[in-house]
Amino acid sequence: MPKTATRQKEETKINKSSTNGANKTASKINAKTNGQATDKVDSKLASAEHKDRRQAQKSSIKNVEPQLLQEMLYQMVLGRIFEQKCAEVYRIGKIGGFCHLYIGQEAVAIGSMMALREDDLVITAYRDHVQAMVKGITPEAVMAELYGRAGGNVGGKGGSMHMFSKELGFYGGHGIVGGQIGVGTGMAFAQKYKETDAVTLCFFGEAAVNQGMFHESLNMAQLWKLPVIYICENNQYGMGTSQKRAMSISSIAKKAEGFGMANEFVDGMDVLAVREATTRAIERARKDGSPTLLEIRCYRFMGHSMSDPGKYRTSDEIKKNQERDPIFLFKQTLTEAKVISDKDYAGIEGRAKEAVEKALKFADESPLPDEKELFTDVYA
Ligand SMILES: Cc1ncc(C[n+]2csc(CCOP(=O)(O)OP(=O)(O)O)c2C)c(N)n1
Ligand SMILES: [Mg+2]
Repeated sequence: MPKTATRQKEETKINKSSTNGANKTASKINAKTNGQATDKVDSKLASAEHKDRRQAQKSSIKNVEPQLLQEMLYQMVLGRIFEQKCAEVYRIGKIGGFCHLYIGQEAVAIGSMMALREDDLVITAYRDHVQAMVKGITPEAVMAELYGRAGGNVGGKGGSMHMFSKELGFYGGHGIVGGQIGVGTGMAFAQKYKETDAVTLCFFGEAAVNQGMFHESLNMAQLWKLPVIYICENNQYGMGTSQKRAMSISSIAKKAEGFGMANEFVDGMDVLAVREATTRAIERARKDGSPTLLEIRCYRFMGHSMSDPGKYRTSDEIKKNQERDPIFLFKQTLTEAKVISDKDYAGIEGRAKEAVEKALKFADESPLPDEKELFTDVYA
């Protein structure tokens, strides 16, 4: 089993040998963390990295419209408050069944998806509430779906794991680990076949990388030049199993090199680093269909699902990762750069809270699906 120190060394190597060329964000970061994101749970390294990230973010924000920066922050805060509410109402029985929260990982969805065009497509696994909302499904429709109500995104019949909207280009919401990697690859194939220049973002967790579907899909995507960006959200755990106990090598990005595919290791606590890496991947995909694998290192602050007793990691480990909270980091950067004031932030938070309250009211008032719905959308 590799030690954390070994893992860090390997990742340093990977960033250098990535086939995508220079990593602009990483090169701006000073030497304290060796210019690289670290995956060590070490408070000194984590706070040094946090400091470096703030410097990098300060330079990066100069290239982004202030309005967009504020919208990115709003979407992250909305996702966080929405999901904190989900946990609360789950505990009082308003939501039943599976419910996987995204708290801590917001920068991954927001950073990558806000680099997309409206006609681009997205597919993900079961941790899908935030991605669904960023793609345009309303908080009301997502919450009502969680409540199993008729006003839900798919009529209350899918629940937490199955948000879907063909019109908005959001293709789920999938419960079979890794299953969506094949579907996402097919979506990119369809775009190429139809000669559009739309790209597909295909999200999955690091545990899905051990599935055959990942390897078969990447091989095909590179061979056929499919405009797909594979986003591995490496939150370091597959249910209660740490990546270190389940994978023979620590670098996921490096696996792309076996297929000759462009790849990058990105700090998922930094929304702008995620946006920049995704933008580079999108440019490649639109230009000649070249796919990319992004390994975006993040951390989920909550359990795997609402029924996770969480005995496989220490509270100290969670706390250390929370010190690098992506929302806190981004808010701090925008405040220091005077893109937002404290009053602006209060406004952003207020708007998000209002949207979540509206969603809860809508879900509460929405009726249960009609009994005849038991026989609609049944394919077997
Ligand atoms: C094919 C398959 N095997 C096992 C499971 C059970 N399962 C559900 S979630 C999960 C862990 C997946 O972890 P990861 O891909 O890292 O995503 P994360 O939950 O961390 O977002 C497992 C093993 C499943 N749903 N599908
Ligand atoms: Mg995981």
